[in-house]
Amino acid sequence: MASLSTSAPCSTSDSACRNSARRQVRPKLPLLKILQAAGAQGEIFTVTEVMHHLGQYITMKQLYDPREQHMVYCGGDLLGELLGCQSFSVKNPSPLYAMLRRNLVALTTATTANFRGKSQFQEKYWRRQYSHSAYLTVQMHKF
Ligand code: HRQ
Repeated sequence: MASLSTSAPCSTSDSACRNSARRQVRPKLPLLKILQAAGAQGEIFTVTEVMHHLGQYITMKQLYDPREQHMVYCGGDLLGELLGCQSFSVKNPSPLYAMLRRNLVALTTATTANFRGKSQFQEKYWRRQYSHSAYLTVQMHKF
């Protein structure tokens, strides 16, 4: 089995894999570029890390309003293109939330064999199985 050293923090039977704080995601390329511009390393993160790096990006590029710091002006920036808006407020992060749903692909280290027989597991969420490894990829439904 091919092993991805950067993407196996929880064991196959660990129910914490389904805990959103530890669940790992792979950002799609445009988002990955933003995260890496903010200093992110690698291609696989937890949702918490993604949010942290987005915050770093906003700080680094000074996209926030210095007087009303909850406001972010991202028009003309790659972030604005991804979000599809010129500005947003952290008080209403729905553009961020929608963008993350579009741009994060969830990973889990579970094998099909491990979940066979575990009826509570919702197989309908599985989208793609990587035949070369035991890694399965699903679309995020919630964070
Ligand atoms: C840094 C500094 C600021 C000084 C802002 C984003 C909020 C990710 C970062 C987020 C929120 C909700 C969801 C997903 C992501 C569902 C960052 C900010 C800032 N002012 C606003 C900031 O001022 N951070 O929007 N995030």
